[in-house]
Amino acid sequence: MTEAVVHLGSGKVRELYGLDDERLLLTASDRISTFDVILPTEIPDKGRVLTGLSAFWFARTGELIPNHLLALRNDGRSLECRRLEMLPIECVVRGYLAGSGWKDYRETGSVCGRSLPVGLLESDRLPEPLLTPATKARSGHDENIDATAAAAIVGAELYAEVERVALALYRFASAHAERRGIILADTKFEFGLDSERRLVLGDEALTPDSSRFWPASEYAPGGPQPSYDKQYVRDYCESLGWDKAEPGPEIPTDIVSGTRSRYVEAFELLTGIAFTDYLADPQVALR
Ligand code: Q0Z
Repeated sequence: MTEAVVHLGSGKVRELYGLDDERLLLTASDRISTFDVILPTEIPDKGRVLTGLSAFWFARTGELIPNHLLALRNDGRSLECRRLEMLPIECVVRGYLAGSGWKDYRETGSVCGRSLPVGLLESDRLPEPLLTPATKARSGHDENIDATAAAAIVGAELYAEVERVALALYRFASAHAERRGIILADTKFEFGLDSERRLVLGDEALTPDSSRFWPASEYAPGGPQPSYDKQYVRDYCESLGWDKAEPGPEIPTDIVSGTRSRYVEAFELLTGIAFTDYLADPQVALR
């Protein structure tokens, strides 16, 4: 029997395939993007780190919400998933003031229509985590929207459930990460509905590509924080005076290996699993 695998789409660093009517295959490559440009140099095993982390979090949050994961493949970089009807909103939870949240706060004193205390600094911890929804822009950047707009898109009842679940997921994961020396500044969830219209967590979850991970030991509000994973690549690109237009620069081997080490370190800190064990047998390592 041969499976007819159909390529459905490409993200910046991931591929999506159809396996059958009910199942998809999500494959994470070793490509890396910085300043929104995919670089010509790959980071070995980056896709495996991200896939392993997603699978880890799916396994540990199944009590909070069902998820789309059916099977982790032996290649360590591919997830077989249930097909969902994805909600047309991005669900970003922010525990700290960074990125577009910081930009909105500086300009308006609020984030996604939620007013915040005066005088917060860039990267400050928020009084409480906030769900800051955004539209999925087909091209270009997602646009932050307020809760009223998000509820109008998906329905008020469903949005209330999304908010409750997204905050519960963030609180669970950020507490886990903090005990291991990593600040989960913010993270993006994507939800869908299954065939019985139940809410299900989809896509990738709580990876360095969908989240801001900061080393807690270096946390210093009042400016941007170093990124756990991509900082060497960013610093190298900045040192070149590159204009951030395509094509991006080749990355030298020492920066590649340092970056790979950071991804592996994040995996090992967060999961408590030796990455070599994951490479040897991904399913067994995550049990
Ligand atoms: C995820 C994406 C990627 C390109 C669609 N369980 C699901 N059911 C239906 N649709 C999706 C999922 Cl995960 C779905 N994306 C994002 C991923 C390449 C786009 F690897 N798009």
